[in-house]
Amino acid sequence: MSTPDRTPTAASTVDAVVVGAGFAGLYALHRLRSQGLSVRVIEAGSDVGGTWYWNRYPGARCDIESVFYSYSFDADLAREWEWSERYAAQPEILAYLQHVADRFDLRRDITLDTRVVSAHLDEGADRWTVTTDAGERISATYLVLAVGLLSSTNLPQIEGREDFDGRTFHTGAWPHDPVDFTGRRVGVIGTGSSGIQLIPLVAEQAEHLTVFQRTPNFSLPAKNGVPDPEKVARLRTDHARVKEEVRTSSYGILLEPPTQSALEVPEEEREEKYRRRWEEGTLTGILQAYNDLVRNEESNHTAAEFVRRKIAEMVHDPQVAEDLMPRGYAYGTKRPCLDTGYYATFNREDVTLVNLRRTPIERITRTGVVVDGVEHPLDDLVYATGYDAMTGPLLAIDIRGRDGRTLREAWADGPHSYLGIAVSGFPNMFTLTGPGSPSALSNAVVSIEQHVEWLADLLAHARERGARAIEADDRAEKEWTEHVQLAGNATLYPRTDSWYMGANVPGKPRVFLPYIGGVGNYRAHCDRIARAGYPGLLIR
Ligand code: NA7
Repeated sequence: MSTPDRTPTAASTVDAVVVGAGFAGLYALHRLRSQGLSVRVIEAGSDVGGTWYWNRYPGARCDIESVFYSYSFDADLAREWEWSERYAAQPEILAYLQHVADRFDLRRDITLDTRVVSAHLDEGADRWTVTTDAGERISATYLVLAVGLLSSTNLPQIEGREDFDGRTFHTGAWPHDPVDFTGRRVGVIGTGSSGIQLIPLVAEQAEHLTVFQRTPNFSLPAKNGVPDPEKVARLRTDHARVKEEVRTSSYGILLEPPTQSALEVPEEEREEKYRRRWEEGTLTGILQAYNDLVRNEESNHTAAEFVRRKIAEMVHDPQVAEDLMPRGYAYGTKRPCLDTGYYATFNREDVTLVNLRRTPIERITRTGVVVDGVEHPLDDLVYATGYDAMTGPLLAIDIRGRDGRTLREAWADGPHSYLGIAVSGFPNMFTLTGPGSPSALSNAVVSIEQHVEWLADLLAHARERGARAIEADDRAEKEWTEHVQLAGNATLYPRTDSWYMGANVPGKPRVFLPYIGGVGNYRAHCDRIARAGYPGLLIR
């Protein structure tokens, strides 16, 4: 790997700088370049892939079916690529993104191993000066932030964290060389999607595994295997129609929208439906069994109870089962998980569950983790403690817009944006799958394609008119930001401490970050705005 040249240079000039070369950045490059724009992509990793470059922990895989967790913009690409599993593992998803980068000749415009440290608006010229940690300055008309939703790792402030003498890992920044846990006493802090995927595999290798669990999660068995041949065949023969169905759905996946309340049907019928959905092994299968599970506490309780009964069936020790049962928050309001053998892992003699709901971690020592006065001796400690989601990666860059105002200042009380993509005071800056768009509540690839295509059309529209700047109108931004909160407040989500609410990062404003209006409705709204000539945006 070559070391980037850190010597400061004169600013080079392009139409657009795209920050990040994951699913969003790669497609943005392809799309904007095909419209004749000069584009530079700056990527901190040593290869393309974004989330799928960094998250190399054992068990890392997508939990949306791979045939849909793929680009749909090119029917040939969709036909050519064959997923080996229903839910592909990280190496295969990374290989797919590498293939896309090569197939569309994207690499020549991507600078790897380089982090964007600042982006300052040159107000007079309506251009951005982007500075990298290699000392390069790039002058760009458009700043396209494709930094990902979950890319700023969250390390908890636990006393003594730095004292630990053993190996430490974060799931979101996993080493490239395989990590061998054979014969080692391993601790895992965190039981979100990452912890739940990793724990069964580490348990198989380690001499002993101790899981430190603060909030139990609802997890469903993934029932992974080969991709569903029917879906694959439909995608091949009827690509355009399947693509349309996915793009107009609620979550960006194929699923019949529910029409009934959970309380409208007899208990036996409801139970049978939950049972079928459990067997199907999809992320939103149970959540989408009835139309009021995310809105009505009583309805939600029926689904939550079903999953708790399943946990009781799978875990032999009643106390451990009880400790693994999520209580006190509604099913689905923390992102649900899909797992392979998670609950059964706690039946192993060599796995201990430490329930931090009873007593939190006291401190970390040189040799282990202390809870309730007892030290759990460890050789390795894995942080599966998540991310400063959605706003974290954007605020990690020193972004300064009009009057030198930083994005951090503008978003001090939470993110404000128009449609989750444009921000008042930050002309020509765009946040792909930004806060205020369906993003985290959808199949991210579908939302990424929608944002990239909408943005590409907007830029073409502005350029045809000779406009130099595109900026969210202050009032339109306020209305959209309020609408996002109102939509969230009509659900059970805001009552739960989750990363959707920014509640996992101390001091982060508590607002509902994604937009819950649904992928299809949001797309229709964005399309109406485009057809009407982009009201809500100042194009000058
Ligand atoms: P998550 O879902 O944010 O999970 C992080 C876990 O770490 C969660 O169980 C947290 O408990 C736990 N955590 C965080 N800080 C602490 C401290 N201080 N003590 C104990 N436990 C702690 O992150 P993931 O990486 O698993 O998943 C992120 C997303 O990636 C996922 O939703 C998918 O979209 C893919 P808490 O719940 O906060 O009590």
